[in-house]
Amino acid sequence: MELQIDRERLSRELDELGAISAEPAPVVTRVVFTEADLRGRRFVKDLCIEAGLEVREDPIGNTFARWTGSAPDIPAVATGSHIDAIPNAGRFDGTVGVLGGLEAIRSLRRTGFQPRRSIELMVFTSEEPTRFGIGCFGSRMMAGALPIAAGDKLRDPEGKSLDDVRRAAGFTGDLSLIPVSKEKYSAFIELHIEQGPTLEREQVDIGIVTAIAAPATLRIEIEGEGGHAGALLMPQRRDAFLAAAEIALAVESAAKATGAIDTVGTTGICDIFPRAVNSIPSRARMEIDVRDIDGTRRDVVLASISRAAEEIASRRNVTLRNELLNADPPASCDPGAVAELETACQTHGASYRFMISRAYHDSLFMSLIIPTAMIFIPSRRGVSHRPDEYSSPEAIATGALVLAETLSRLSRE
Ligand code: HGY
Ligand code: MN
Ligand code: MN
Repeated sequence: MELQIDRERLSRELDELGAISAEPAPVVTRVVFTEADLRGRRFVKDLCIEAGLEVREDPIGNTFARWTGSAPDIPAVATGSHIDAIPNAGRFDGTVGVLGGLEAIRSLRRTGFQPRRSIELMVFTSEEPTRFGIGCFGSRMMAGALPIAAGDKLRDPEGKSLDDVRRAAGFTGDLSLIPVSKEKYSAFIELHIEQGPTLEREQVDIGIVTAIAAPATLRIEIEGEGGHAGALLMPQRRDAFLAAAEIALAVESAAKATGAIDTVGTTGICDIFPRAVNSIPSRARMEIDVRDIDGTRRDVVLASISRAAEEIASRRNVTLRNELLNADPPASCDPGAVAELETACQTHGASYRFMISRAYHDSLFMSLIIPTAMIFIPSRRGVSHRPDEYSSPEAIATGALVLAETLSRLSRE
């Protein structure tokens, strides 16, 4: 029987998962270990069980749905992505790789295919950095790239530790059980929306990712002095927000100063206190995202931002606490896995191009322990991390078909 993706069912499931959100549709907000995230996990696990897969979870909530192969003890082939979503997001980021991965597996089972290597769908905990300030902590822990002390160290905005929050969500095991040995899997393939404009602009069906940019996050906390917006005159002020504003502009100029189009810098969070129109901000808290496909160039930008922040703080007579939350190396995808994706595209007549990923993904950490590659599908107008994020059912089905073909090739060897 020919390999076929059930496009209608996959679209329906993506819409159903998209409606599991802390905000009304079309807005998707599904922050790790919130009620919406737990409902979304339940939805996906039920579909995996219905598909005949064996489902298990690790102590941080990474979820594994396994199709046992005829040689169950040899390294398995894996696919997967995430279902958590930042506030005010769309319904395709991550979910295309989870539900598209599940449909790829179902499409193989419908043909009567029997894999030699087991095939496993992975749903990683917290790919997004929203709640604990660091992204991909589920896949980081699997790759041994995040010490288990993070369970106590990582705190959410309410000061709750990751350990407290995960246990309240029902994940109580010892974090030391999470790291995965390099022998356990032979390949990892992630299907994901491009989150950029290239594929749509070039009218290409599939992006075969060869490298993933290196993300870093700085947290800067500024302490000035508050006061009455009317009575305290300008020369006496130590306005924490204005220092933050200058630092945000320094982020932009440091990123542009490399002259490389691949360097990006964003101040995505800037909270001020006490947030009263007639009160001078005494505190500011910023989170800054800096990326580049060249890790060394990115680190030059981080150093430049830190120097500028110190100069601004001393000139404005405010104090500064500067914390580097993460500075990850860029990833190269495995040439063998990339070649399999190219063959799969050719087999199914999907047009393709090689490209880098400017967004990070769980593949960034899976590539530390497993030969890894990614499949991109077009994003309408390159939009993502917004409710109007969109990929067509045809594009999603083509991505899932290329994934299914690749999984069948990788699991029969
Ligand atoms: O920020 C990213 O690149 C990913 O979407 N978390
Ligand atoms: Mn995202
Ligand atoms: Mn994503």
